[in-house]
Amino acid sequence: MDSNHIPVALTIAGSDCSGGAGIQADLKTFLNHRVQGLSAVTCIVAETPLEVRHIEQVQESTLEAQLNILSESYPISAAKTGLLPSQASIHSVAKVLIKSGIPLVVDPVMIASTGSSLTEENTLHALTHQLLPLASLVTPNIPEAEVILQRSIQSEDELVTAARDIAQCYGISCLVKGGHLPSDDERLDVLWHADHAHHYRHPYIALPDGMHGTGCTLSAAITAGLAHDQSMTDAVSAAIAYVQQLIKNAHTWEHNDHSIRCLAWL
Ligand code: PXL
Repeated sequence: MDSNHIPVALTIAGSDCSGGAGIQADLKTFLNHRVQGLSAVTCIVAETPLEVRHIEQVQESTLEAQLNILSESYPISAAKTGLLPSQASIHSVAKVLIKSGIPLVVDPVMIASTGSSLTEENTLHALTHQLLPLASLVTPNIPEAEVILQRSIQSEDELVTAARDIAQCYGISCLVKGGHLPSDDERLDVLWHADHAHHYRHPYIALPDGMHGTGCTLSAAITAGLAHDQSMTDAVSAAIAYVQQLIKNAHTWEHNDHSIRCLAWL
């Protein structure tokens, strides 16, 4: 690493025109962590936190051209994937990353906070067979972990076994975000790393309508930590604290009779 010890990280994800999730969230998070951010765009999403209106996929050759020029040109210290909308996009990413050996964080994005599906139906097999084996860490929320494991998760014990089973199945680390488990005032995220469960308990802050991108931001912050050579456990705990802070200080605008928000990168 040189240039004043600023590491380089890559996000491979969709463009969110409202700037709260996807590539835009990742780049702002990298900037907040003093990381030079590179981006390869997989699709262009016309959306806000309240509505997903249109998705256009980037052609395979365009995605591969971005990945190739970046990996040939920069000393990339860590990479993350976000929205990979099709089997073809997953295949393109795996093809380039398999050669690179770059530490990879996979955020297995499937559904937007609005409930809209963001990926084609047949992407799960490609994600689990082609991408997860190349990852250092995968960061599913509960619905995503349930899809990967094909079973339901209804308690904190099941959260821990889910993180363990995904980690062991793919020979990687796994952070399952427990935000969807109902409990009064706390939430638990579980990292399975190096044969151990690490529990991250934090106060529950209700996510108001009109905000998205917490998952993208968390995985980008972990990627930034890894790019700075932090350990997995340090990168995860710092990233969780960072996202909590951004939710607490979120910005709100009133417009046309609704409220619209974004995390407080600024
Ligand atoms: O939050 C998941 C996500 C990831 N990537 C893009 C998105 C979204 C959610 O809306 O738009 C581009």
